[in-house]
Amino acid sequence: MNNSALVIVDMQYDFIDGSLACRNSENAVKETLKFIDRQTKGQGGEDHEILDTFPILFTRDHHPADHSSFKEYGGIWPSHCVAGTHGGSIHKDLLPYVREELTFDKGCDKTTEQYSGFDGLNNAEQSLGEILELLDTTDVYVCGLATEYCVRNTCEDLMKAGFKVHLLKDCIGYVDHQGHIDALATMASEGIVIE
Ligand code: VGL
Ligand code: ZN
Repeated sequence: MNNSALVIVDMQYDFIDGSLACRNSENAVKETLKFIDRQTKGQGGEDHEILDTFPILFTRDHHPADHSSFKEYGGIWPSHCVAGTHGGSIHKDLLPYVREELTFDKGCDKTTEQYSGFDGLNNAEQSLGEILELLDTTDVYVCGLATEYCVRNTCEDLMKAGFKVHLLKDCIGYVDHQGHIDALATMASEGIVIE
């Protein structure tokens, strides 16, 4: 039997309209909500019931203010997604679907960059991969920001862990258009289903 889950990667304000605003990010949020709606309708359930049959997991980039990926600290990115700030918050339209135990933070340690959400931890220190196993997940749908970085790394780790990965191409945003196209081609060649 197939058990599906949705992983929403880093749909946080700094990647939407903040310091690292991604292209197609607003649209990706809208398309993600439509995708969630389609799952709900398919099952004839109420909004809140969707989580019983189609778990929605969130990853968050969750940096300390002096994270080593920030330019002022020797990294390549402007300061972004600092824990506890508006820029680090998940888009408000997605909040009805956020569950603390299904929210996984990464990049929390100031010395390590962590693009993949796979090893992100919830407030009980359980990893995303671990929870997907516990849920008996076979198929993981992935959307979010940004294609070339956190989305790609998360998809690849999920695949390596044995999940069937479906990347929702209308529900992702990116830093660079060509980078996005190239990352999609690479992921497709690795066996990630782009749909
Ligand atoms: C990301 C750059 C820096 C991402 C995170 O979520 O794709 N990109 N930190
Ligand atoms: Zn980051």
